[in-house]
Amino acid sequence: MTELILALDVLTREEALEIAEETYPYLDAIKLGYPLVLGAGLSVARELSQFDLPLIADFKVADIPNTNRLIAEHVFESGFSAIIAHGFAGSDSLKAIVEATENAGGECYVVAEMSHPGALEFLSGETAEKIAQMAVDCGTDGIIAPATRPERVKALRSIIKDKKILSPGVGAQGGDAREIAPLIDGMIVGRSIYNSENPAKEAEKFAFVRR
Ligand code: O7E
Repeated sequence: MTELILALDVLTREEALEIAEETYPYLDAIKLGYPLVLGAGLSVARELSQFDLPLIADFKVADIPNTNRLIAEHVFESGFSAIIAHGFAGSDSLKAIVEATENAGGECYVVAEMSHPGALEFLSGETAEKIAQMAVDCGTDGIIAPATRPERVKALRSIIKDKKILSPGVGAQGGDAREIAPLIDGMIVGRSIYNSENPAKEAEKFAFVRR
């Protein structure tokens, strides 16, 4: 079974609550990040918690250990159950987040390789594999890997083994849901759901991944 995670990148509290209300029965988690939090404020996380779904904080945290810890503590105090970090800042920075995550009883994921074309310029290949290995060594819950490149997801799976792979890039970015679903643990979908005329119907179309 693959979880369906809605990337709720709308810009207002009203839109966010409306789309969450329509789609939550078809979801396993909601991911929100800068677009929504900068538009609606961090308090939107508490409001979204009414839907009883895990909330993933996608701030792709990438700072020195002390700042990472402060950010992670704040995230978990704000109602989130998981946090996403970048790995390129190094293992001490990541360990600070893992520690704050464990103290809060949450989950932590690391971006290993991104889904867009420009990702191939820096964060791919050997670098992505090193980041995946660091995610394992630092005790994170898993990695983010691109639904747009199933062959890379397979390569990264051989490193992270039974830890989780959450994968964005299906739909708007060209990734194929049926092809990627068997390779991952969570499919992150944004625009194809929240920009559609009927977000609930669109979310329901992904029901096959959750079986
Ligand atoms: O393309 P969409 O609209 O389906 O949205 C995809 C979401 O996944 C969006 O929030 C984007 O910021 C995020 N994302 C990627 O698209 N590619 C990546 O490589 C990484 C992420 C991401 O979410 O990283 C942390 C999970």
